[in-house]
Amino acid sequence: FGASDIKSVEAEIPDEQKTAWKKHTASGFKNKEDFETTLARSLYNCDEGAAYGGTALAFRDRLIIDWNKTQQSHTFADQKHLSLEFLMGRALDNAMLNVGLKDVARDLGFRMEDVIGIERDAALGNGGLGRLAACFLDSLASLDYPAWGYGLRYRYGIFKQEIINGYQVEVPDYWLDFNPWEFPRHDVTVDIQFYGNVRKYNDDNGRQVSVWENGEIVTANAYDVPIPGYNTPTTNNLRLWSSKAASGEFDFQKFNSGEYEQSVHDQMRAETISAVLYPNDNLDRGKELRLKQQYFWCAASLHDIVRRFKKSKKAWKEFPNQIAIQLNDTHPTLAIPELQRILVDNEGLDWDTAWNIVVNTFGYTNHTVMAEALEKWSVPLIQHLLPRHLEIIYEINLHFLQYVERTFPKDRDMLSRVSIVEESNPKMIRMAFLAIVGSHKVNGVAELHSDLIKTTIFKDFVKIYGQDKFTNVTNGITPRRWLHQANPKLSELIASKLGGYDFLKDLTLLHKIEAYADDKQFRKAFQDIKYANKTRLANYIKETTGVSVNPAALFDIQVKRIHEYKRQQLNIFGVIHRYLALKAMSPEERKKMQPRVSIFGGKAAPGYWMAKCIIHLVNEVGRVVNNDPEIGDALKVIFIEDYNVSKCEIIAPASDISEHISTAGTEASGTSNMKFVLNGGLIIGTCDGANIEITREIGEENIFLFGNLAEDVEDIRHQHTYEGVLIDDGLQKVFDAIHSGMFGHSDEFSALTNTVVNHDHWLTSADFEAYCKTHDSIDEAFKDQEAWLHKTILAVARMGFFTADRCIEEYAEMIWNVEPQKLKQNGA
Ligand code: 4GP
Repeated sequence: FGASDIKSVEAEIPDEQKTAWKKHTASGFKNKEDFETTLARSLYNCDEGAAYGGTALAFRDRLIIDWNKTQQSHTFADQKHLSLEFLMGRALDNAMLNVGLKDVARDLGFRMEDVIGIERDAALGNGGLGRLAACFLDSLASLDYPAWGYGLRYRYGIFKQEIINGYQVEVPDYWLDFNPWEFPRHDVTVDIQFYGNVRKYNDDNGRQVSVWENGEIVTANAYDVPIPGYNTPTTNNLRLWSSKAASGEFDFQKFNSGEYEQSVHDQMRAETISAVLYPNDNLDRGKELRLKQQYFWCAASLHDIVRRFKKSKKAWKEFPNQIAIQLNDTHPTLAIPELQRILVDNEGLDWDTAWNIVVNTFGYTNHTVMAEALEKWSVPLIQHLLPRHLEIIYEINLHFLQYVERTFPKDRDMLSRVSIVEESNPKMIRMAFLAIVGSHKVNGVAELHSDLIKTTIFKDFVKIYGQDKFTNVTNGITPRRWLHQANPKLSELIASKLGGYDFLKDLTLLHKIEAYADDKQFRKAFQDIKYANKTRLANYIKETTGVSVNPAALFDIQVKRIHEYKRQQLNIFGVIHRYLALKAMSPEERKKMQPRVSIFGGKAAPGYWMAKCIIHLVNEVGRVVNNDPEIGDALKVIFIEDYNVSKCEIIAPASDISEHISTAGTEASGTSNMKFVLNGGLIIGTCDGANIEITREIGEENIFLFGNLAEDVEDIRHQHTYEGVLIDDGLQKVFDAIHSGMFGHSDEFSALTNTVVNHDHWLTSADFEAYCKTHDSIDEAFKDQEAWLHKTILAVARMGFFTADRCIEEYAEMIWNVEPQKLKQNGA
């Protein structure tokens, strides 16, 4: 193009676009040139990718100012959240809503959804635990708490799931291609040591000193991500660590002498540490690299926290008053011996003074009671990787066991039961026990779960420390993302009745819409919004799977990680049961049935064979049912590929019913249950996790509960062991259909059916009849649309308790002892 060509293109810029640039000079880019230099492309050559890039950079720049002000004002008072997972999803939409300027890109002539849709999810987590950490960051900033998140900057987040011939295939998620939301802090680096040995000597005062030396050093580089609060200038920080070889790029000497491969070896070895997120949810695999990740991130974070504290020149005893560190599960437990090491070995404090500081600093959140998820690390592995930490852990255990012995002199068994060191071969360190001993508070994430940890896995610790050390903080979700962002029309409808959006910061205000549960116009508007959201999902399903689903059908959704305890197998067996029933009906009878769309989504851990079988079965059932001309719209079965946070934003507003059907006593809380109800969908669920409190809040007439209770599960399992499993008649028909090859080669699913027949550990058979009957009553209830709307509106109105803001306030008061710090408008 010559200059004259550009001029002629310029003449063609639509007027609205010109006006948009003018209107937003103060909010986004200063001018067109600003846009062009930032993106190195002409405005007239601006596709959706460039529009995303431009908009993201503009908002990012706006955040930086508030971010800097926040960080200046919050230098010393700090609440720290250590989490190996932050499942953030997309940032742009959230940033725009929080800053209150969502119209900018729309005015530039793009469909907002398309621009937003370009962004890759920051998928640095597996499921509930990581998403909870992300919701908490949003609430901390929105409520003006001075808080930082510390995590790992994985080069590859959770894998992308592709479904090929009905099977899950894992594809790497390289999400860092273009990530405008992170800021490398080249000046913030920490050298982290591994391996080596411990040397002891006596100092001039005769005190034994331990020096950890001769190790291998890896450097941690900080990358910061701004976390904007909603409707406040407070912009907190998420610091993610990336690993690099300490020696720099690579060894030039080796390179020059021809050892090309060796020269980059160290670099690659170091970078491996933060390369990939372990794709396990509710499962611990005990891999050495995972332990390296854990120490790398804990050590870098603590070094950072201690460095900032030391700048305050306060006495060490002030440390727990200034800083509260919350451990998101046991993954960061090494932070406990690490802080003790820093205080004793580096800062010269005596053991007891240091330990007192450590215990008062940490709080530990437990997210699961399942044995396979409770972390243990082998003593030889820790000895090899972190020799000084192993000594410290042994000493912590010694002091602890001496205390237990003094308190319970007659209970010898107690010592082996509660010891941090399990006397197995090899010996193992029980990380949950170390986390309890090293924290001043331990909490579960829903009432039932918090009770269960006190009466089962941590029972002895309640005897030792008393009830007060153990508490509950029922999980919550951020209404900014999960209502306002995911369901803008519903948010707008609510705002129109409540006179504004204050409910986004005080969700209990939702109770005022109860008054409209019988209001015809409100009901109609509410119903239309649900229908529009279902249509949006139906379109997405059509685009991605090719299957047409009718938005007027009942949308029945189960999206979450695939896990036997979450019982997607119960769901798909129920779907087959329905299919067989429909097949047995006359066309007239079939017409009278409530049409359904059964929607599944979720990833299986790559090594979790049974979970992969479940995915395969869902897809095979879908293939058969969706192509069965007799069935038509009466039933469709959909598997949504690569379920993630941004897909959940489309899915959650579109449910009529969602499934939260874990075996009672296994799902610690669940948080998608909250998302679905808040978006005007009802629940079919077991008496498990937060379902119980949801029932308490919204009323038992507005939820479909079924199944055996947690207190009976163990007895039923015992019965299975001694008397065999009684297979429900309906379930037997389902198994017969599977074995007949109706859904492809039956061998493919024999593991799935055999496990029910042989043990039924997850009570699939025991709960099957109740499950199917409950679905029948859902069909009935759905026919009366007015009554259904009444229920859903009441349920939404009563969800105020489940905001993550309430969680943060409970943590702040009961565990961290911190207050919000509002920024003054001038940033002072
Ligand atoms: C999850 C729990 O399974 C889920 O019930 C809970 O809502 C979530 O934590 C947040 O507390 N646990 C995990 C895990 O993801 O890996 O243990």
